[in-house]
Amino acid sequence: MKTTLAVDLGGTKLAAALIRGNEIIEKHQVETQSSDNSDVLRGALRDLLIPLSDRADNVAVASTGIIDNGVLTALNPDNLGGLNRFPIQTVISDLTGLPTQVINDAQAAAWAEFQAYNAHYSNLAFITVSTGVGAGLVLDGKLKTGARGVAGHAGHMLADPWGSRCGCGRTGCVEVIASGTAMGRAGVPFFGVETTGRDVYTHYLAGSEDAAVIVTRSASTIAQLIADLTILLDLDAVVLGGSVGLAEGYLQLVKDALSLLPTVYQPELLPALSGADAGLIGVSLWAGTETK
Ligand code: BMX
Ligand code: ZN
Repeated sequence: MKTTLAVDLGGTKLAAALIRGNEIIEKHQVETQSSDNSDVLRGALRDLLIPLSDRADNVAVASTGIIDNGVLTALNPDNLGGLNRFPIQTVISDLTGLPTQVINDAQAAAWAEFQAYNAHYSNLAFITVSTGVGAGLVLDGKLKTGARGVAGHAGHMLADPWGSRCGCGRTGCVEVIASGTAMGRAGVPFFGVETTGRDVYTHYLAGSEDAAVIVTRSASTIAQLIADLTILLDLDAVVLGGSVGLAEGYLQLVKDALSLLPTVYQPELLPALSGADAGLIGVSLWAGTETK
């Protein structure tokens, strides 16, 4: 059986794993260094991938951003420290000497979750709430990547026309209200300038009412996004993942907000079974299918 070197490049972490089937044999992870200098990312990829590439037959990459023909273009460059364009496929195939395929991280995770739920839900959306808000769609049992790699970027659908400006250039996107980054920003007046989304969540779990307002606003915004996607696409299920999406109690908050809506807006709402490895596993499975 083929061994795939799977890579997950997110706004917060860069992970690499050797995967056979859907079993992770070995995994390494570092923090994504926020920089608009592409040499920084190139260096981090080299350090992480070179020690593993000898044992792999191919590379499969799940990356934040729009992936069009192997080139990463950030929809929201703020999530990558200002880095906007990066030829990720060529960089990695040159580094490793291996055939390399790349798709968006949330698209990859959607494919992982579709498989993890035994292909039971033919029409499924995966939503990750983490540095940004990403999403991937599986419709009629097929992963939708889009003609230009954009399909599924639901974090940039409208949540509030009078909201703040998003890093993508639009005003009032879901991501600018609901992401971990947005939660951290909203927490600054209460918890200090260095506040992160994780800090806000910790305060929420400790009983802070200010933090509860921020976390509930994020969860309600995600619930409305789920309702929009469901009414648009007639979804069977929505799977929630990401560091915020999988945080203690968050899924329940989204469920509570969704339960206030008419039933036609309420798909089955499920946790990501592959957890933080959804991107790695999903892209490895997807690469296997694509090259069969
Ligand atoms: C952003 C966008 C998406 C990504 C999502 C989640 C960029 C760089 N990324 O909406 O492509 O899927 O964030 O990304 O424009 P994560 O880093 O939070 O996993
Ligand atoms: Zn946006």
